[in-house]
Amino acid sequence: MASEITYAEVNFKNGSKSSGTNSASPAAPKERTTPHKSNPGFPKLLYPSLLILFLLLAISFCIAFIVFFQKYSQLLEEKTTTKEPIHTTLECVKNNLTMAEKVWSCCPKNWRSFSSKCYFISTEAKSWHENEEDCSRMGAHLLVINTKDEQDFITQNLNERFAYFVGLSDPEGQRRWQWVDQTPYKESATFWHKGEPSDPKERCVMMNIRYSNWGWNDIRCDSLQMSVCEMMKIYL
Ligand code: MMA
Repeated sequence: MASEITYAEVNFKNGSKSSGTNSASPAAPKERTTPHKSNPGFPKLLYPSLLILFLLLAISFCIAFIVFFQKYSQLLEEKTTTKEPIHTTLECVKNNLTMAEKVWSCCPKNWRSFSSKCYFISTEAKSWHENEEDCSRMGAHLLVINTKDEQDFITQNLNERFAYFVGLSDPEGQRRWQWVDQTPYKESATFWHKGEPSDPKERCVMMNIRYSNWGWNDIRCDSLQMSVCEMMKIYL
């Protein structure tokens, strides 16, 4: 008998705190069975849902991080490539009072100035394309000769022992001459040596001296020559 009473009390303790009598015992276990059966089922759905939610959050975080990182490195690259000044030292002269605001015209240090342009005479012998790339890295392009005055000014500054590439070429070998800055090629403003251009395989143009005169000669683009770079003056 003593063991039966103990068993009944155990059941009642789970169901109700106040009652310790036998009369309450049949009702209490019935009420309790419902929550006991539903409890194990609830976490079964809860944990996978939480796990899925967590995984979704983790994936979204990773995607956001990757997008942010890509944008940041893109910005950083733009800053280093475009915003860093190419020329750190400029030499400027005060203009006449023709321009209202822009009063100083400047060329990079060690460049020559003529009219509205700056010129750099390279002293390394390279192919035409390498020379053009070098000019481009300095914010310039190979020399474009527009007038006799310009040709004369440049040649006064060149060494007679060398030849210098200019920004004129015939990319297709069809004798269709093109200036690197898209200036139209005008026969009236050309300074070819006598008998030049001479060979369709020679698709690039250099300046050299023949019989004491500077003039143009077509030459193979992969021959190694000095060159002249040109850029617009910088106005401050
Ligand atoms: C000669 C002449 C030019 C040609 C070069 C190539 C020295 O000049 O034929 O037209 O471009 O040779 O080296």
